[in-house]
Amino acid sequence: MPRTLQPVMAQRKIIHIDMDAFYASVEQRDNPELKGKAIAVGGLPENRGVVATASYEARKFGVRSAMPSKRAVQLCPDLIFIAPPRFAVYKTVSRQVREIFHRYTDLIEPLSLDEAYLDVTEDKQQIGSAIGIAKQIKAAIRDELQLTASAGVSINKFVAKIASDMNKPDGLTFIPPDKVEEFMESLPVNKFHGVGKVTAEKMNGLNLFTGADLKRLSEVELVRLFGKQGSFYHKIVRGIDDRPVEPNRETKSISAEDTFLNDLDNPVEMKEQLDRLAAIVTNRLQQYELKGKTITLKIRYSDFKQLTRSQTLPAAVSDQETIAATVLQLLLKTDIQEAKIRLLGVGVSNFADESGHAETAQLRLF
Ligand code: DCP
Ligand code: MG
Repeated sequence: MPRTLQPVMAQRKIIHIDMDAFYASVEQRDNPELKGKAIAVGGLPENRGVVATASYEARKFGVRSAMPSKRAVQLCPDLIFIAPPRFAVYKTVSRQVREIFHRYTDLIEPLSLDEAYLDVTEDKQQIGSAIGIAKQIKAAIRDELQLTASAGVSINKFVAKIASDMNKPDGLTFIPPDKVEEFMESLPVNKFHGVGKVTAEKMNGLNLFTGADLKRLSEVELVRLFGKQGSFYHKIVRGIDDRPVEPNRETKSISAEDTFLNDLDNPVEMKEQLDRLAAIVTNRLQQYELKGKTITLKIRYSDFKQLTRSQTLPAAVSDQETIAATVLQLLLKTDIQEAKIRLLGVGVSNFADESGHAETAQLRLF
């Protein structure tokens, strides 16, 4: 009997592109007085706002995305705040960036307003190499939009994404196919996309510091230690990530969650964290001009037991006050007396359009 050969999937060429200090760069571009200065875009300190992003000048002082604006001003007293963010402008720029991408490929998967995966295996314009395509895209963004982007080029999404972050700003990093496995072996676990601070600490506590350390464990061991993500780690440290670039992915909810280094057992701290998470979610909702009716609270306790509680409001909302108040109410209905909370999450779903009608939000991010 003839042997059936497995079709071999041709090696893909994936680019991950991420705009540099996106909102802040747009503000500096549009107002020359802000060039070279430490600026932050986001909510004002007096409104309990958070930083959406900061210019590279402000980052030197330690100012970061998602940081309470109050803290940002403490770190950088001369910080100039741009509030409120001009979401409509960022969206327009985002669309313009997407038009540039489309000259080179139609396989575009936006991750947010300023970030996308591109599968350029087909090479629509016959440029000849993925690096060449990335260079042309960066040049077009610079010449036509007066902005910079950083690109990562490799054979899969995971490596391309890490690569795009390696030489920011205005970077272009290529990880060739025969170097992917080596690259993953030397990668510190805290640089793995999807490994947060707490998982990284857990890994470090187990003497797992790099991809090579993870590679010594079997898939079964990795799953036992890290749940279903363990299977993904097992593959990715071998350079394998078959996830396709998926255009038109639907976003059905927007959420933010955090695992805490020390379990929370005090209601005041819990409220503070919920406020902060609500601010992050609000920011994202506004970025995409979405409002949702259903607010969800997620709690994971120190023993890893998890629960979610939701409330559906009469009207769709996107404001921080309502979201924070709703999750706080949901929290207070749980037993917080003896609770030791390891993770809190806040989500908004059940999106409605402007007229208030439910919508299967087909997010056009660009
Ligand atoms: N953003 C936000 N809240 C966050 C993170 C980001 O509102 N917690 C917004 C503002 C950013 C944009 O999304 O400008 C893109 O996010 P990035 O993480 O790509 O950050 P930047 O583009 O600002 O900086 P970098 O140069 O590090 O990519
Ligand atoms: Mg960016």
